[in-house]
Amino acid sequence: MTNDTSIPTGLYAIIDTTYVAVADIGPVATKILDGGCKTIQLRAKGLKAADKLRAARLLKVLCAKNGATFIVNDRVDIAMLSDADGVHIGQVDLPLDDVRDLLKGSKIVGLSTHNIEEALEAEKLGADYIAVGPIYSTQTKQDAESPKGLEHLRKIVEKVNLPVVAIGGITEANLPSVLATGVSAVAMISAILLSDDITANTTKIVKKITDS
Ligand code: TZP
Ligand code: MG
Repeated sequence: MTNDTSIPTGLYAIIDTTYVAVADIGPVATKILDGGCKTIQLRAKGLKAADKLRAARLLKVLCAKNGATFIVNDRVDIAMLSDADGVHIGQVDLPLDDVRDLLKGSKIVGLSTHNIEEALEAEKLGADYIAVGPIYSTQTKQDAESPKGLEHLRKIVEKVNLPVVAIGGITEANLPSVLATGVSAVAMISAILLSDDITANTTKIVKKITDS
């Protein structure tokens, strides 16, 4: 297991290259960090591996400068090469044990889960946190399962002894209901990346979470 202090809490911003051009990854990350967000994940599905790695290395530096945690989605090799603080894997990625073996040291390993069985299994396997979603419908992930809703989320938070990151369709408007379930962190993609003023919006959301 990893040092608890680095496990994502609060706002977990995901820089998704569906919304952000490669050249804008650094500037967008800076805006998010300036808004006080302490966790950034790189989700770069369509990018060439070399571009992913370059972006990951840049994000690692920017996050480290701001005392923020940097997580790479899916790719343990990119996480290793960029010295990321952790990796976020899905149910179809390499097994958690093997990911841990590869990463060595105190790196965070998060796992996406969609139901109570997967969530309990993640606990057994020793994940550092689980993502649960999509909570609401989302335009961002085309192959997302149907929305799970707040009751589902609440049950998982109750039954699973791991920090839970809620994801999928979360906005400033539904944030209070999501936080009321007891989640440790809230992941947002479009609600952050598509805002007119990313720093101001991030600041507002971070404050809302802190005050809750
Ligand atoms: N996994 C489940 S829903 C989702 C992912 C990556 C997309 C969330 O994006 P948004 O824009 O915050 O709804
Ligand atoms: Mg994945």
